[in-house]
Amino acid sequence: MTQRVAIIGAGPSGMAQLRAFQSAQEKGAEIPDMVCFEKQSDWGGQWNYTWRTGMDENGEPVHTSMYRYLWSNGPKECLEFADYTFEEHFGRAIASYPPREVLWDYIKGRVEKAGVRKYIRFNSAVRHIEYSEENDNFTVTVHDHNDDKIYSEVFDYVVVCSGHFSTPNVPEYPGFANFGGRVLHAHDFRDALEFKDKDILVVGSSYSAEDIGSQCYKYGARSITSSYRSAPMGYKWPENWEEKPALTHVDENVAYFVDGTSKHIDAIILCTGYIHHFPFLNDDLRLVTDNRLWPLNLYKGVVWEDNPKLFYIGMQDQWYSFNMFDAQAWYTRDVIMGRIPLPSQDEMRADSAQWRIEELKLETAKEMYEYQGSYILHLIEQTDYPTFDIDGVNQTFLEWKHHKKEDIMGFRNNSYASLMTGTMSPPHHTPWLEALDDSLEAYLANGESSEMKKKAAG
Ligand code: FAD
Ligand code: NA7
Repeated sequence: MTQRVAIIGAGPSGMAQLRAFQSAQEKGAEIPDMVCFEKQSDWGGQWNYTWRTGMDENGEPVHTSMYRYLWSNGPKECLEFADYTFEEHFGRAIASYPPREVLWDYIKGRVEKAGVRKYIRFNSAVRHIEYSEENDNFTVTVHDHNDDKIYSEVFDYVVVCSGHFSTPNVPEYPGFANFGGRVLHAHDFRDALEFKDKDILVVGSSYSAEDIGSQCYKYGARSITSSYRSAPMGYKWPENWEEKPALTHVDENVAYFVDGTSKHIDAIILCTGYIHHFPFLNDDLRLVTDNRLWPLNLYKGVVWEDNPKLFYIGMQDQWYSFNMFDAQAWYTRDVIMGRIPLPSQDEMRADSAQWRIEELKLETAKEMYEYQGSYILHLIEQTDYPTFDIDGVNQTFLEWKHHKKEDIMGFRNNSYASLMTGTMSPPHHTPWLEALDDSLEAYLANGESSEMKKKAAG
């Protein structure tokens, strides 16, 4: 009987899983039946922007944490698919740091070409997954919001692709209840213009703090104060951006820090990260981890060791992203299709323990992305995913880090060569700080940006 595979989520990881199976089919293999359940009305996961916050139109928690004017935070050359290049999609080389809509277009392009949308049930939120030892299969219970019906179906395999940057980690500090302005988490941040002429405090010192603070600077916040718990970000910030150590408390409009200093603030944005959250899984199937490069209990980073018919894609912290999801999806496909045999549970655990030991030795950013790169190479060597120049990607990460160190508000003006085609990306037509229009149309426009045209028109 044909095997059935349930894929939970149609973000970049779920899309990679669909494409992995379809590419095997294209080469003549018989593939299992696939159903991909997606709670949103469209694919793309985080990249499918919505103005909504809180609950969506179906009463489900809004998934995306992305915001207007979000541009890629790393070079696109580091995330390029090995089987579908930017040049193939756009018909020419484009600049290295595309805004969200451009990347969304790119990831959609590959799966539209592959014709896999037909496998997805949209507006379908997975409520529960139960494994039966007796029948050796999973019962997946789904809320179909199209008909407002709850139903269950049985599958032989489950691949969890539901992401882990969606459920916010929200600390509370003394005084929040009486603070006079808005307190929000990065997950609910949508538009930097809301904070024009305001004094804002961002709590946290990682990607969200850096980028949301930069957005607010770009769109006219009066001042930015960022507060770190462990270590400062340490970039050369503009004059109106100050880094402070840990926040202790706030009153109606002043924030107080552990070094005894304080500052007037109008709004607080908690850039304090996300939690891995799988409300549809019982403890026996549920991954519990913090945001790190080697979560435990996943053989080769994907196979649930306690029940190797369950898989997780994209659960690691991400230096690499889209092409890592591909490596994982191709590997998962080949385990499901019996092309890659799995060792005993003890051997799987020992293998994971070794990766964890190596992870714990990592100290520098360079060591971290090299570790993730070697993991990707290890996976793709076992499948027919096209191999690519991982050393070249690592080198591009290194250049990116240098560019950020040199100029945190200008690093996105740099260009890099594609590791897939060798083509050097052209510079973007407008420096990032001046590029206020983040639309696909403005980004792909040759020469003059819409802002330049507006300026020229007076
Ligand atoms: P997601 O994109 O989160 O997709 C998961 C999907 O699962 C969603 O469509 C969701 O609706 C669905 N889902 C969840 N629960 C259920 C359920 N119960 N039932 C049915 N469907 C469900 N990466 C980069 O490479 N470059 C960047 O510049 C970049 N910027 C980022 C900026 C922000 C603010 C954030 C939050 C992330 C950023 N990322 C970036 C990382 C981003 O998470 C990945 O690029 C990618 O989206 C992860 O793909 P995914 O499919 O694993 O998860
Ligand atoms: P990250 O990278 O997980 O970082 C979370 C940050 O939040 C980090 O600086 C933490 O400090 C800080 N944090 C967490 N809890 C607290 C509390 N209680 N108080 C103060 N600071 C805290 O999440 P991001 O949202 O920045 O990035 C996630 C993804 O989104 C990323 O992949 C990007 O592509 C976009 P710590 O260093 O642990 O002391």
